[in-house]
Amino acid sequence: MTPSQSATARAKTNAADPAVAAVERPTQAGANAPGFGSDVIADALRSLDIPYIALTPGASYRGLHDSIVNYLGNSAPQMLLCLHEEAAVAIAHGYAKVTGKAMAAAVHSNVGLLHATMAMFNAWCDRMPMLVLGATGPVDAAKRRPWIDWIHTARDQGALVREYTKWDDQPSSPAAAREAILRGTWIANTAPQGPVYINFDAELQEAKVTDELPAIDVARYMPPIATAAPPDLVREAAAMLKGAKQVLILAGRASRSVDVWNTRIALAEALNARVVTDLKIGASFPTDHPLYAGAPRAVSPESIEGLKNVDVILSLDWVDLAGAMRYAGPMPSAKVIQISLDHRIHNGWSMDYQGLPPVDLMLSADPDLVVPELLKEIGKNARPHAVPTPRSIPDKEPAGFTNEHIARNLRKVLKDRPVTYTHLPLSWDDHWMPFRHPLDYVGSDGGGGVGGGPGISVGAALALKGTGRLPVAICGDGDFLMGVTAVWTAVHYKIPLLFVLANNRSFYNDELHQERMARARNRPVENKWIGQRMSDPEVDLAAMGRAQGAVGFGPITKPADLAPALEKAIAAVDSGQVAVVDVRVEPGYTAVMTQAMTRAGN
Ligand SMILES: Cc1ncc(C[n+]2csc(CCOP(=O)(O)OP(=O)(O)O)c2C)c(N)n1
Ligand SMILES: [Mg+2]
Repeated sequence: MTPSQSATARAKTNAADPAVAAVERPTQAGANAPGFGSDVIADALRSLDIPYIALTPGASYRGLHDSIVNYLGNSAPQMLLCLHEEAAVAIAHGYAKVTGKAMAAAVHSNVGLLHATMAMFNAWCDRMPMLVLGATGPVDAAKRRPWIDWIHTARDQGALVREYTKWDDQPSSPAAAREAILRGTWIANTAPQGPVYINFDAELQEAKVTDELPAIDVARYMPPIATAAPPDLVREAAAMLKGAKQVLILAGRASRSVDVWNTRIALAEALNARVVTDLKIGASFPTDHPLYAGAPRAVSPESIEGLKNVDVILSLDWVDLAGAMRYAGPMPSAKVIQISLDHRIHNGWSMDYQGLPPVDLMLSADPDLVVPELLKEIGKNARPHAVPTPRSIPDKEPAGFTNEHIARNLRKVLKDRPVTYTHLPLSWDDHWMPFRHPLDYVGSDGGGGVGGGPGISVGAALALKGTGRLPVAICGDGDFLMGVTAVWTAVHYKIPLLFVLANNRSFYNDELHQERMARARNRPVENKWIGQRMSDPEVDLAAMGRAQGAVGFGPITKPADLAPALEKAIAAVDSGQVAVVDVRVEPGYTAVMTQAMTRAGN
């Protein structure tokens, strides 16, 4: 297939949502053929079956911009205009959290990439794939416009992100550009997944193409990579698990597959294992299952009692196995089985690989592929175990006005409706909201970069369109304010979404750190709010939503007003709008959270 045929005739399986696709339709460009370097790049993008490219524009990629609009007709991929590069990348991040696949983002030469870096770091730590495209140059200094082309050309732009991307490139010809796009997408989507960066020389984009590239079958350049475990190691792991008195499963990074979710449950049931999950990553086990012991910082006292007898720990790519063992205390002699591919991308710059855990049996494999094999070896359990009683959701009305009120009222108004929590604040307690499906919660920002919540939520909501799930983002005020312009992109491209803002008018997490410092140094704790509180004036977050075309509710200052406001906001989302509910919770975290944050070593 020639590039021109591929731009017009290739059947797409991953089509954009129709409501999104109707936005920003270009005038037909008439007769069209690949005449420029950036047309070849656009063709290669189309061959990937990526529906969207989130971007903030810039002259360094004006060639590619033109090709997407006028050569591809702004579809497959369709542009999603973002008001900040951090939002563009965060949207790709949220999209990957739901689909497990790379979306594209484009950012302007060095300054745009500089804006994008934190969001790329978040995606890297979260092991989420994405294809980030950038630009530079002209690399040939003789072709540069005075001043602007010089300040926006860097010798090695990829160095800005090399330490938290899986791969980067700066191809020098259309053929090399096509190859880079295929290689980059292949690498990004291969486990362990992560972002890649490809930087296109402005001159290459704008140059006329003289020779057509030979047609290729792109699938042959992105072969699937086997990430299953060797059967003998699976058998060895199964024998260890079968011989254990009490197994603890640390259910870590996992795909959103319902089938594997069900297999994970069956494995835990077959072993009568206790299971722990982690709010840093997407839901991996039903949190109201009798075998569920809690998220690490909220493991209940009964569960801790149950964990004392653990003699085998099965880590399914747990984010921080060494850290978990450090806090575990009661089970130091347990044998550890680790199933993970993460070591394949550890590098010397970022310590996001965490401590080195003691491991007795390592399966270098994708846990989603190993769990069904383990279950086959172990067999479903024929005789019923004595199982613990399931955790109950606290039903006592909490004091004051807190994040727990947000959880209670959402439960009240949403009942059993399918909801995806696209973001939760750091201070969330996993007792408050049961997750029963892998799409009930897609996990956090990955890299602890505040400001990711809004963009990630918009990307996740985009990917959830048509699934019947209601996307709900619960963001702190600090997080929302740093990433607030993602709201505009959601409104503009008709991506319905509910934002509920846990607005304590503070970067409160850091108040706790100041409290800790003050106590340690015997200084006045009452000063902890200084340099932290966003008061005088308080920011009107509902108005910030309204200013961008969302429907704003609040400020809600009393628990009794919350449910009615949420009901109206949900009705607005159901009618296709973006809703922002500003909930003025009190500054302060729950006792469990405060304890976890201020415990020795934190
Ligand atoms: C980009 C970035 N800047 C600063 C921090 C440090 N930090 C961690 S949590 C936090 C407060 C976040 O505020 P908010 O979202 O309102 O949540 P709250 O702590 O008030 O519950 C800050 C500033 C960070 N993690 N990331
Ligand atoms: Mg706050």
